[in-house]
Amino acid sequence: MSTKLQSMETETNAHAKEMSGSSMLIKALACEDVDVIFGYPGGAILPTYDEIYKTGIRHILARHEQGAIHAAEGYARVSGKPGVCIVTSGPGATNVVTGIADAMIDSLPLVVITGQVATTVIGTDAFQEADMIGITMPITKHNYQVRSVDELPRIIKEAFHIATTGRPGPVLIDLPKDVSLATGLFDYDKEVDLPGYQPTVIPNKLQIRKVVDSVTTAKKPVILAGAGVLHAKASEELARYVEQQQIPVVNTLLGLGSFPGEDELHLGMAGMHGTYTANMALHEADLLISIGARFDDRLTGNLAHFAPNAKVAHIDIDPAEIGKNVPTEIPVVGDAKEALKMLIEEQGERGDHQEWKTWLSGLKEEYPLWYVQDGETIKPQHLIEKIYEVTKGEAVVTTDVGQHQMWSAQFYKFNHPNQWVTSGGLGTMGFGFPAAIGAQFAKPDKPVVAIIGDAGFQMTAQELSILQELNLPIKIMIVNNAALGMVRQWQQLFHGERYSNSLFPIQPNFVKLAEAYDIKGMQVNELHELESALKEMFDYPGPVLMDCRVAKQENVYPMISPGKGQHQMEGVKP
Ligand SMILES: Cc1ncc(C[n+]2csc(CCOP(=O)(O)OP(=O)(O)O)c2C)c(N)n1
Ligand SMILES: [Mg+2]
Repeated sequence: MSTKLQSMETETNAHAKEMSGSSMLIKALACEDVDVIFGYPGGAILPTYDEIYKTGIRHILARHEQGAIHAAEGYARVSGKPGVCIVTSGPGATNVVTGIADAMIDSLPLVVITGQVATTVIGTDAFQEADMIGITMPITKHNYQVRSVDELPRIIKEAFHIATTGRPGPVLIDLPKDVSLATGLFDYDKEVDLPGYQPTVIPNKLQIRKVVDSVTTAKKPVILAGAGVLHAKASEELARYVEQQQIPVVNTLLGLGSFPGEDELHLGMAGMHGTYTANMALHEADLLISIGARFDDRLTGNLAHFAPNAKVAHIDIDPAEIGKNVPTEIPVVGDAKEALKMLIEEQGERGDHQEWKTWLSGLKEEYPLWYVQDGETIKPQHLIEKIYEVTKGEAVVTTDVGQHQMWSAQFYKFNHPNQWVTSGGLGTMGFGFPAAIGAQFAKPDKPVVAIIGDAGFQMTAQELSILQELNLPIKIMIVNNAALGMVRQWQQLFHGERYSNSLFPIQPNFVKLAEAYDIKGMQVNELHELESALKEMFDYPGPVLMDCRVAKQENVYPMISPGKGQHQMEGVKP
């Protein structure tokens, strides 16, 4: 070892301090620049909560662990920083499983700390013992059980590194109570050393060259921009590249906002409830450049019909995604931002796409998203358009899962990155409202609106307590169709109109529910009341819950029915 290295080592050790595992944890969170933790205490994690008390690190007490983890997800999605969630062992830990799975499939960086029973009793069915390593193995990017306080600093550092680098994802740290009470040396200066984990960030130049050449010769190119563009913070590069090459852009559900929704070259979202133009662009393309998207089945429709004429270039930081669902001619492993920068620098010769672009603009004009607003019953699509108008397109929008989610994706135009927060891969009802709480912490000065179904809201409504406690100015819009709307739609279309357990014969009084938490509640029943009510809602400085009664029988269109290809969309016109 060189003398320089040796002296650094001595210096580092001189900084290392003796402390308990729980104080190491809180200290490490401070080193990682964590400014808010979402969680819920309990027996096995009490030593850590004692440190939270002593240090005053900001902790938001959810009213159910599921609320805490979805808030951490919303925070991560909007801030681009890892979300941190701390819960106790057993039921506290199992209550965050859905959120972990949600973050895994949507690539959200989370560090989840679960208390665990003492190492001396692990495996004895001790009080509040659950095998979180076993349970979360397939739904975490990585998980750790800390067996000795000496390894705790290294583990926390690795956890943050793994959660935030490469393809982001959730990392779980299972922390036995005796480890959090034991003392050891806190040395947080060591570099992360993971020889087996070295994500490729810079793409191969030859592969980039192949993309450039393909663009030059393509007559019908299209870019499919997914959430990977947002995770890589590459929206500006995408805009510059599109400007340079004039290639039309289609978004995935989770990629919305990565490219301005109102740009001329934006064709909308593709997939089951995407625009006809976006789906036809993919179907007719001769070159498909996918950036940070994973060809989810809700996007592709029947794979046998997917992009039948396209040469596929797939840019992804996760090599496992490339060729997984769609045969790929040009694999490009790397970070979306780096790939786009290289593509821009190559200054490839622009292909002759004029005819293609003209054809697509024609489609866009002929097949806009549509709905019919007649009479006094509010159409949910109209409601979303009005929210877009009132918020001037600047709100952070979170949604739950169901019809209202698809209408939000269709009718709120996302022009900025990280203003759209939705549960895509897992489709987790109960996600949208707590995610809005995390989003508000990430962007305290932005208007945040949670657009939620009447059913999904009831899954995590207890987090109204956080709004009451902290006066968070979140606007909750319940798109109330008195139904599990998306389930009802499928029963109508594919199950002979047998509405099995999908219609609500009774509902809670949502206004009174809000008022029980000292939150302003509003109800809107008819179209003529809507505009002024929305203005009142969004002008109000504090939290507001609006119960907006909408048409009960409305369906989400257009639609690719199960088994159909993207070119076989139904309901493309009124
Ligand atoms: C936790 C969970 N359970 C069940 C489902 C299946 N599911 C998808 S959409 C939906 C209905 C949602 O109803 P609501 O929240 O009122 O939204 P709407 O479709 O009416 O807009 C259901 C039950 C789900 N996605 N998540
Ligand atoms: Mg509903």
